Amino acid sequence: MPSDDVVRDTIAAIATPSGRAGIGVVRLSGARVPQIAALLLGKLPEPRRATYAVFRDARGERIDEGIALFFPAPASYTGEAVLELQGHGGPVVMQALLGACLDAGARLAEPGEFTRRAFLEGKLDLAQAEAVADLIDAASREAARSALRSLAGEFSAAISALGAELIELRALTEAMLDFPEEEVDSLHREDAVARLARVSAALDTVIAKSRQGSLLRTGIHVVLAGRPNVGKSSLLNRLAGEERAIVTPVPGTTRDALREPVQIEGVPLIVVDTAGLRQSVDEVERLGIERTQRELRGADLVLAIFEAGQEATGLEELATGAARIDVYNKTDLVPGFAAPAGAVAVSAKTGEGLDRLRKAILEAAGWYSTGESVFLAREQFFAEELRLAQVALAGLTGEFTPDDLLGEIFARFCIGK
Ligand SMILES: Nc1nc2c(ncn2[C@@H]2O[C@H](COP(=O)(O)OP(=O)(O)OP(=O)(O)O)[C@@H](O)[C@H]2O)c(=O)[nH]1
Ligand SMILES: [Mg+2]
Repeated sequence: MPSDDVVRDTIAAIATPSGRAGIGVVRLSGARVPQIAALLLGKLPEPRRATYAVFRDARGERIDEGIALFFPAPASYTGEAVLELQGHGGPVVMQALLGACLDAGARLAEPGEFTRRAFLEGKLDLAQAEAVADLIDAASREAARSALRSLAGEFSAAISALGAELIELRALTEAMLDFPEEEVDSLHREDAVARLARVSAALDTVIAKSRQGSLLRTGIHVVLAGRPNVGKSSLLNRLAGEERAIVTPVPGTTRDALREPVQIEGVPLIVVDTAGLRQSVDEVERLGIERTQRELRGADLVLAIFEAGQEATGLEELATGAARIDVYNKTDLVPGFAAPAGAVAVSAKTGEGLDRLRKAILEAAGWYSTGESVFLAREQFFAEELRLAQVALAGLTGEFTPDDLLGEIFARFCIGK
């Protein structure tokens, strides 16, 4: 959307977290920034130079002193004139400074509004704007790295490359349709087929990478389930690298579900230890087992834990739709134990087999480390693809014309996020 169509309010917000800190930042964006700066600072700081200033309210009373940074349009985060006021990071000072900005004619920014303006001004595309939020929310280094790659435009570039391929393919195909008598020879047809296969493969890659990105953002729910005393809590402690859950030789030790954040190769997991599954007359234990069932229903992956050398029964019918790995624990007690195909043998006591288990968890969760970039794209993109597919189908019946399509897309951007 062209920016000169709209005269936007000038917005202001405290950009740093609430609470006490060495420094707090109030950020402003919009056309009135120069006037507001004149009121608050008595001057407009030189562009892009850290400028010491006294911050004053409308009556000229000192609020704080600190550093002011002025970024004239369009070379700023939002593309508009931006002013950043770095003061002392206390809640009273920050509120007073924000209040002075509002008194001087700014309005309180809505959540994400600075980034939305950056998007509207063409500073970021939609994928990049979302990457900003993902970077801030990143729960692991790997997630942050992926968000940063999307922010740098890698995801957008991959999508544009696909778009360019499709345009060429369309041109080729329409040439064949329009000039059949030119005898666009079979060479061209084969070329078109090869191109389509290439586009399709590239699209699969983008989708696979985006799926991994989605795992990075939400974390994978891994539930440990098994009969009492098989070593579920011991395994949780091993995976967490800390003594989080109580471990005793008494069957029925764990009564409640215990969730621990764990990272494997930078991938965030929520590992859930549960009460051992058995028929119990004990009221507390029964309630615990009910919780286990609930956790199983919400799992992405279930580790069904058995004891090496013991009969592997009791977990045939876990109430879960999640992927499952059978794990045989306490291999240290059964020298030479070999797990059945597809299962993993471990010893929570010695740590034996834990690396294999970690790898199996990542694989079962759909994560494979390619060493390539992962895209932190949102499910929304898949929703958008589905919507476009629907529009394409509707186009066949004349419900949608290309003009409607443009209108649709345009409207979507105006509503914005
Ligand atoms: N030798 C050996 N003992 C283990 C191993 N893992 C766990 N244990 C022991 O088995 C007993 C039960 O371990 P827990 O981790 O409490 O088992 P749990 O499955 O959480 O048991 P509940 O909470 O009662 O369902 C404890 O005495 C542990 O020390 C292992 O790999 N080898
Ligand atoms: Mg336990």
